[in-house]
Amino acid sequence: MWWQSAVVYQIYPRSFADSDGDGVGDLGGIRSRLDYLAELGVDVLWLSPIYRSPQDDNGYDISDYRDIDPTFGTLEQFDALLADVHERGMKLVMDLVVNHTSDEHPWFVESRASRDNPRRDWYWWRDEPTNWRSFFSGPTWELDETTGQYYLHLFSRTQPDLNWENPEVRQAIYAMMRWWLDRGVDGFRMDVVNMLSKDPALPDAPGGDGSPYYISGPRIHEFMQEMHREVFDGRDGLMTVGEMPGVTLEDAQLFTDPARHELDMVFQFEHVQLDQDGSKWNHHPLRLRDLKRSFGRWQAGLAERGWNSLYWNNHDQPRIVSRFGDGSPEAAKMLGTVLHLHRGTPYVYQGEELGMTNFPFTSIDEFRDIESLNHYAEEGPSSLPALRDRSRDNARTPMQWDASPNAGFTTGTPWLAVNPNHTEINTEAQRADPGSVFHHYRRLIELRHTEPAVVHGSFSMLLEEDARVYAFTRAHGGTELLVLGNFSGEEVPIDLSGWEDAEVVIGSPGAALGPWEGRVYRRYWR
Ligand code: TEU
Repeated sequence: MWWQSAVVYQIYPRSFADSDGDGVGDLGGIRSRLDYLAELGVDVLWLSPIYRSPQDDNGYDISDYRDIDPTFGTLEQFDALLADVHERGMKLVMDLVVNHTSDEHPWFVESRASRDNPRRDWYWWRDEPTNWRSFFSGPTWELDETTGQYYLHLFSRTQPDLNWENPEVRQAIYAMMRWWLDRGVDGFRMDVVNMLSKDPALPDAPGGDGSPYYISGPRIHEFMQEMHREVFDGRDGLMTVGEMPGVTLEDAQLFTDPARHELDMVFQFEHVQLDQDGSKWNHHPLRLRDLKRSFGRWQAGLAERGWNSLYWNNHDQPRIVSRFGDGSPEAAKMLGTVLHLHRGTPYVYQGEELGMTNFPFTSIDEFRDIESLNHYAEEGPSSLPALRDRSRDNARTPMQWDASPNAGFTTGTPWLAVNPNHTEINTEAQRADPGSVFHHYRRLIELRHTEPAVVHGSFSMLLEEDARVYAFTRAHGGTELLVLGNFSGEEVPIDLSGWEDAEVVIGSPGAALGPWEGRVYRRYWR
């Protein structure tokens, strides 16, 4: 499948590039930076939501699925962008957010109008709420005064959940997806798509964690197969990836098994929760063995059936170089090397290819993310240190194009402050520096495009108990790669027996790995 040798680049439109000086990124800004993305060598662009939205959750609250939010541009500008993307041989996938809509979507406006409205059953209404807690703090049920009933919202109260038990809802969504595919988009990243099927009994849950009743619910595979039949059958060259908090390896094998006609790949969350104690706000330093066990399990589990997505960063996670590394360019390169040489499709989140870091937040006034602000409202000032390290806003600071005052992101006032380290970390400086993180990512992407072992090679973990070095091999058709990554700030001697004559394809030769150093060797079996 084409997407097995592809590299996907995620764009967070609010923070990528602003073309009209209003301080918020837009489609014109993305279009003006396509040559940069082409130089990086990525194959697919995933745009986080650009649909009409009140922007309560930065677009993951959609009020019109068939229109572009004026903040970002127009449908005409979208068509022009799509044409330019295709002209450069790249593809574009949209973000599909259909577990919930905005409470300003006409469907919900009608649904809440009266208990006998034809769209009442398009959402979940109950006389009594359950004790489930929302992902954004507080209860998952909101009382609607007009009709005296509660509606379900797993995320914010302005994001009511759609009732996928209702076939009218499903058909309306499928029609909307076909409309975008007919417009030329190349697939979808599907938001919390493993939450579409809920247990209709909606029972109370121990400790308020309702996830056992909506994570990979009773009809989820039926819905995924129906969607495939109704939307994707008979169409070629598309890619689908399902974001799936809480998905198990066993379920991922079912979702991504080509014979089942559901999805091409899923985003699982195991590795981005290894340094968490219960909630994302309580965290500890990563234990490398835990990471190797997790990645090793998913590599083995999807080796024969299904396919892995590979990611360190996205718009919901703090910057990995600050989280699993020491924030340095070396650590950024090593983390890229280790991830991109695994078996699966890599995703690069905007700025990751520069080694962009977390932001030095000092006050709650600097945050914009609804999840963070709700958490602060619930927990108070004592939560600020955790917010500084874990807030999603760390990923959402504007893209750093150059060293000028607003990093070349906007001529206006950025909606979220630019990281002060943009004077050091920016595309202009790195494109001119062959040793930069940018050119390192360009080489990793090139290697995936030119070395079949990177795409198809079998995976074998090494040094499973080593607390500092991540090591594995890939083998395919007489070619073998050895991949090494030093997850510590110390020099680590390595045993290279059998690889003495091997070629170093990424990094530089040496009997030891320097602090945070990554390296890839290649040898051929004749
Ligand atoms: O995220 C779902 C999800 O799992 C996140 O809420 C995650 O738990 C949290 O961000 C970790 O801090 C998707 C989108 O990626 C996210 O941006 C949206 O806010 C959310 O769904 C609701 O649409």
